[in-house]
Amino acid sequence: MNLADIQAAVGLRTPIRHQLFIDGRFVDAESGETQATLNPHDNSVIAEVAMAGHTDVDKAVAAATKAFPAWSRMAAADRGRILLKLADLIEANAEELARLESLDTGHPLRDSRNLDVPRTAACFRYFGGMADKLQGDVVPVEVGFLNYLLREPLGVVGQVVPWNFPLMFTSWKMGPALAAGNTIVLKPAEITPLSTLKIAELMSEAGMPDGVVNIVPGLGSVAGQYIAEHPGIAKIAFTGSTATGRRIVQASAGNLKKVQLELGGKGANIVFDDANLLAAVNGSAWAIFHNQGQACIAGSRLVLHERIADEFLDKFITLAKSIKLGNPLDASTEMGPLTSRMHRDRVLAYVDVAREQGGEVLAGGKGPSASDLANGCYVEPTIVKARSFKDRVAQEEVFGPFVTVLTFKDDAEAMQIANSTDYGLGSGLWTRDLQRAHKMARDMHAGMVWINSYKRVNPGSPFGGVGQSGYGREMGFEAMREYTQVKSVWVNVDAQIPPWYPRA
Ligand code: TAP
Repeated sequence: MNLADIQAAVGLRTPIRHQLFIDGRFVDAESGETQATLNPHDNSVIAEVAMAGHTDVDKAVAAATKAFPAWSRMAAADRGRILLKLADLIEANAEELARLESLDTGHPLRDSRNLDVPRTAACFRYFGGMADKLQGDVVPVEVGFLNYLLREPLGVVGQVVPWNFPLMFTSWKMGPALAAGNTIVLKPAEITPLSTLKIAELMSEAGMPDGVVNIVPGLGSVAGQYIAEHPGIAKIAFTGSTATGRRIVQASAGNLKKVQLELGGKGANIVFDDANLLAAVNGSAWAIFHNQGQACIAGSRLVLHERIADEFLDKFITLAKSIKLGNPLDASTEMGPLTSRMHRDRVLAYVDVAREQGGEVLAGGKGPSASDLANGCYVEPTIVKARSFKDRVAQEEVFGPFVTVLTFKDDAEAMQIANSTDYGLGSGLWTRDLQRAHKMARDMHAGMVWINSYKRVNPGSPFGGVGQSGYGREMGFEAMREYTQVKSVWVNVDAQIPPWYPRA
């Protein structure tokens, strides 16, 4: 099928964008290189997407550098107005964006429609509103001096985004950076560039000046690495694996870029014996199976009090087995394919890892048998009981619909398990005991803790991790601060300073 036929088949009204977006225009890569982006439902080719090389990144950085003075000096409220308009346009094009996201990533349409698109609009709107709310400060210093602090944008920022929430992450990354007055060179993941390119189109429609936002799809090892190294880029913000995060830190050393990292996780989701069991069963299924488990904050370690473990697992396994797998573009589908074949294989390989260490597969552990899903990247909801919290499947990020079950005897053991990995991103706990809940939240090694819920996000609430999960925060005022630097200005109003060298 050609691109126009694919568009029509999935109900898209507007052209699928597949070129780089530099200085306000869609252009081919200088080298002419392209790479196919695939539909993970059946691995058919959706589009050949231009792949940026070094020259293209150089052009994007030059465009962003040229656009920076005017954008950063524009009245903050006017910058905000463009982001607010963008949020409106995202809502006006909601169905288009939802279908495109489902086609390229495998997110079920009900997720794209109800979560990805509204959250993207909400995040741009939040930062649009915040553009003129970030203020400087006045510091009470010595008599006779005025000392004020300016919060200034950094300049050109590089952003490297992964494939698990490509649409939503455009807003998490670009929203605060733009509101604060920076210009951007963003690389989407090579396997999921389409919704980001659509956002570029909507940005132009919203009135974004040329060069403020540049999108350079390309290989991580080429375009991504070059962005991290680039001397014209003041900061790099990255979401992805801890291994790549480390490479980015090394690559950024050349010009001592500011670095912000949102990396992997191994979320502990602890259910105590006094929890509301039904709420915990449902919340724990959402924690791991939403987005096929491809979330850094997924509740991938299900830590159960041994008194309720059997009853909980009965209900949890029944629920997991009832989840409807299918074509993401079917509105009744509850779980789609993983986003790539390579990643599906990586997730399934962990089933063997679990078995080798004595783990017991309680559900799933394989692709579905339905013939219409045979060519896709599907994995059944998988539940594995591990022997120890030290096992690999209890320590390493699997990043799929794969949950590792562990049990505990008392609060101390629950905490030991929760804090036993090098990661520290999101964690949750289910209990009716108020004191225990707050004590656990205080002592958990994590950037976010959910009590009697899991995986809540909001544009106002700081998002990020500790330890090997990275540093820096997205969302909220914290995110705006991450995209600014403070300048301290001293004014001698009427200070009486005795001369240091009185003879002069
Ligand atoms: P990564 O390699 O971390 O990919 C994430 C992004 O970084 C992609 O855009 C990638 O480009 C880019 N990238 C790769 N190498 C780079 C480099 N040297 N310099 C700059 N950018 C680079 O993740 P992956 O291989 O796709 O997935 C592997 C594992 O990472 C997953 O199984 C999961 O555990 C974890 N992961 C975590 C997250 C979150 S939200 N924390 C997201 C995705 C993956 P390409 O487009 O070429 O890949």
